[in-house]
Amino acid sequence: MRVKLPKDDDTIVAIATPPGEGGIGILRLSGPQAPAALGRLWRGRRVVTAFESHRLYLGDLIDPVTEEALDRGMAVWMKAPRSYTGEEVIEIHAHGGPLLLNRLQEVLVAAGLRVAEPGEFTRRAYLNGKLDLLQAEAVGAMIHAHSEAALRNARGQLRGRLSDEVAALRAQLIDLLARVEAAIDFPEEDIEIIQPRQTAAAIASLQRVLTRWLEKFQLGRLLREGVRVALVGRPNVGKSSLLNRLLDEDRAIVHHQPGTTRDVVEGFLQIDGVGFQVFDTAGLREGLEAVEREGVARSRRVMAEADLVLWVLDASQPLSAEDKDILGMVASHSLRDDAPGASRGGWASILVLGNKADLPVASQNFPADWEVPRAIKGGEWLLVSAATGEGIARLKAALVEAAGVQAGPDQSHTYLNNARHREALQGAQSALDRTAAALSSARGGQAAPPVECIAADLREALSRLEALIGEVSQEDILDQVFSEFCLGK
Ligand SMILES: Nc1nc2c(ncn2[C@@H]2O[C@H](COP(=O)(O)OP(=O)(O)OP(=O)(O)O)[C@@H](O)[C@H]2O)c(=O)[nH]1
Ligand SMILES: [Mg+2]
Repeated sequence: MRVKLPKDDDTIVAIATPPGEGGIGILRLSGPQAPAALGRLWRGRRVVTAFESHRLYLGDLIDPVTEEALDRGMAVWMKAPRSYTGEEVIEIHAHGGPLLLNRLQEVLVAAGLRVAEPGEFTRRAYLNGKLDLLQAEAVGAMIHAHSEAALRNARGQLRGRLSDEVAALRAQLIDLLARVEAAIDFPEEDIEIIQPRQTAAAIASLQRVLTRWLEKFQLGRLLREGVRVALVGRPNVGKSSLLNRLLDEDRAIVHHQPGTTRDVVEGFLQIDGVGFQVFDTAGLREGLEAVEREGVARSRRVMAEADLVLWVLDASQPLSAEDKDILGMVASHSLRDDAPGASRGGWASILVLGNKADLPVASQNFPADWEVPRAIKGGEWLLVSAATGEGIARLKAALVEAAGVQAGPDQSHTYLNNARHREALQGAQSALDRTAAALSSARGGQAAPPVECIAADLREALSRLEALIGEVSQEDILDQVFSEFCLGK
């Protein structure tokens, strides 16, 4: 089934450990020439051809041309097909200095190897059937995970949890398609082909699964990328101070003069294992001069792309005219359509913060005196103090809750989570929608839709699902998937 791309029979090499200095640096080799290439620079008690698979050996690494000893290290041969890529794989463990590792790589290239492209090892693993495309993506997601939740999601994906779910759905679709196609092939025979009513029921159940996946999709995305949180408000209310407090570091400049922050300052934090990308923005006001105006324009953009907006007010002061202007902006701003609160009308994704709660007047003013409209009043607001840390624990809990992401260890679900997944799911869904619509108009008394049309739509849905796991794949999709990898993976 899988479209095998022409298999590379060249042998690749890459430095698999990150650039920089470290105790150990690892070179990874994959392809038929890997053992011979190691043999050229290996001087050990055991020759490479006598290596047992998956065992480490100690030896000297030399430059075969000059006979110069480059390092003393360890090497292991993972024999095909029992290796990560399914090919002959060798790893050389040397000291982790960039000059040394580059030199070793040069020697191997001189021996006829090619430096690998980013992700090429995993691409080979996929092409050789060691991983499906969802699992291959999970390898990248494991490496790039910035939060416990992202890591857990990627781990589940790598273990094949999503692949299994997709496979189950695929099996149902194939079954349905087979029956519909039987009706095409043997129209005159009295075989038990599926009736329109049953077909419709089967399709409805497939649709429900896809809908559930799409609903959970944004959770997966939030887990993978982290929740985007924008701190907005008028100048001087303490947005930058709050960012610093949340990150527990002195990231943004804080000053009593309004208009301090001009550019967007961001930081990443984990709360209960969930990642949050927090953006501090320029205070919103009618800009006096060009730089500040540009800052305000950037604030608006950040707000538009946020999953959650933290609208910061100075609780020690009455609501000002500027706050009221911002209220309009916050109220009318449309959250990205996959934001956590978007389906609930957006409001759930806005938290109102009364900052400077440490000042004596704060509790009197906030929020009773304020004409905060019902929509936001009914939403969540919190009194906090960036100065003393009061209310910050509650704020963190509210962030996790508003994001709708529970990352507890009991959470055993793995979610589809990137743009490629969503496109495939939506494609499958609209093909099924078409089939369902055709069938229901048939039951509404109109002529039954030709079985050929139903079969074509089902086939389309099937191919979208198969693209998800990479059962059928196009070169450009593979390029896209594997280009996001780092070198040596
Ligand atoms: N008492 C008190 N002062 C605070 C608190 N948070 C911030 N401030 C003070 O308020 C002033 C403004 O703080 P910033 O964090 O720079 O405010 P901002 O909203 O980022 O301001 P712009 O960048 O100008 O929009 C500074 O003098 C802070 O020290 C707080 O919780 N309590
Ligand atoms: Mg600021």
